[in-house]
Amino acid sequence: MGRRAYLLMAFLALILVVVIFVLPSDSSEKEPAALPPFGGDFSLKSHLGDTVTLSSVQGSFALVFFGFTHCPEVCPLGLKKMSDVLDLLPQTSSSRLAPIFITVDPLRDTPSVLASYLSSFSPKIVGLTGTEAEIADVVKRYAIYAEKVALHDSAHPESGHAESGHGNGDYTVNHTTHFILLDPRGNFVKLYADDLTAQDITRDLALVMGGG
Ligand SMILES: [Cu+2]
Repeated sequence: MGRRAYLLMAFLALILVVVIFVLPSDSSEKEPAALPPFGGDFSLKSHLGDTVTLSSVQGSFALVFFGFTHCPEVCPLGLKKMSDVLDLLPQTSSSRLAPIFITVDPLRDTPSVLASYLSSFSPKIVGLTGTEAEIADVVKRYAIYAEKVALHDSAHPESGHAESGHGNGDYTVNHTTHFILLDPRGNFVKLYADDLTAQDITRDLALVMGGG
């Protein structure tokens, strides 16, 4: 090996040492990147027409589910599950849990549409809607995925000859399916994924909410 090659190797080895040992200890001194704040208060219209803020349900844990009334499957199942949880929870816990359904489709989900939809589920569930801007803000702060997708005629061939639903402006909304649990101060506690049963969630809520 020539002298130049040897020097090159030594130089590369030195760089390797710097990269492995010096840089990590250097970067570990840096502040961790600040995450955007999760959640927070909101002011929306309930299905009964009154204004509801998260702080107005303060003193309660909140179980929050985002969806929309035209949802074919996910939302009916989610709201049925939420209703089951409210039935299964001991009274001491259920009285301290505010079940909230926030629409991701404020154009169609007016308070009265929400009211009639929610009449099929637990009467404890509070439906919330707002302006498009208000909902977009809450959706963003709660890290919810909600995307409007146009429905075309080809998507439902069975309605091809029917007088209804020609797909004019008809749309669905793809959205996240989990429940979000907030503590009495509005802080994020955890997510419940949609593969958990009402029994799973009830058991966990009873533990998290404790006896107090
Ligand atoms: Cu849905």
